[in-house]
Amino acid sequence: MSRRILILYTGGTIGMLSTGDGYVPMPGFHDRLLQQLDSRATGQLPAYDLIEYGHLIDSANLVPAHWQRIARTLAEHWAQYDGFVVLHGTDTMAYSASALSFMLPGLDKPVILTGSQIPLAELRNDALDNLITALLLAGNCDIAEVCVCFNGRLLRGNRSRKVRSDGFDAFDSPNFPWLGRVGIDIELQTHRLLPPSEPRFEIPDFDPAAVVMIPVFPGIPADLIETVLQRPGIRGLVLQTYGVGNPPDADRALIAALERATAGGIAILNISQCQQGAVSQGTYATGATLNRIGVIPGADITPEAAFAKLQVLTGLGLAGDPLREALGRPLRGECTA
Ligand code: ASN
Repeated sequence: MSRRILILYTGGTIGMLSTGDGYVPMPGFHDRLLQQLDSRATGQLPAYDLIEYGHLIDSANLVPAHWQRIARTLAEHWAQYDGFVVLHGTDTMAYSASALSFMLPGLDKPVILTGSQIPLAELRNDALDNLITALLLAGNCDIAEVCVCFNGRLLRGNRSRKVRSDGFDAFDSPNFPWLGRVGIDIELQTHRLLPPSEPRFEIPDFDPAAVVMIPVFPGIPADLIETVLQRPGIRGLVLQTYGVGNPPDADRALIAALERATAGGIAILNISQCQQGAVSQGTYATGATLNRIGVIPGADITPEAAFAKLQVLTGLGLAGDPLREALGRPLRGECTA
């Protein structure tokens, strides 16, 4: 096997140690990994190098600037490696996988995110299996997209979601079939994989204030939406509505606030609060209201991908019609056309 893989350790439970305050990410991941691999048939693993970031985070502390750092590391090392494994906390892994997929609009190698629910340092853990599986997939399979690999599931990164807080099967892609399953055999759904393309990085300077995400709820006050939409620097809103994309349209003040925002150039992407299915703005009169005021239907995109897509596109300077057009169609397989 001649492929060489770069592992990035960014933080997350996989490399945490227990302290009096709970689990905390700790340096020295590679030494702990080598200890664990000692008894394994490492000859079967692809060759790898490991970069450990100086500032390791619990991914609950992730901000969009971290996406820029990961993407820049990948860009710097793209030519020297055949695949990349990003070790990441599970809490925001789906956001980062989505953001990376939009920052790498063209790629010819695998970028596989994984992590664990129990740290590698614990006797009983899911860390080693997840890491070994991700390495084997990156080292042996012709994958040219950003994926999440967890508990034997290979998922499109921008379709993935953390669906369980306390199981090893923490990740799924509820609205899209898995790209593969690693059990006794590695079964890749090759027909679902995105085709390889000329590598291209589009890495923005992120403004964390540019995008917000709000779920509607019974009785949501119009002035809450209004206040958010008047925040300085806001360029996009992910609005999580009910069912097939229905907002509480009987609240005229709420709809008027949304309309003023779209008229003022803020992109509003309408997504469903349901795990499965898609937005269909117009099946109900409530949803049709959003068509009239310029809200963009988000099809079957996940909240994580919707947020990341808006962050990346606005960060790259897209606005107006080009932004609306890009939000309304799949860029990296994140939604169904
Ligand atoms: N809080 C941790 C993190 O996201 C959870 C984990 O990785 N399992 O960094």
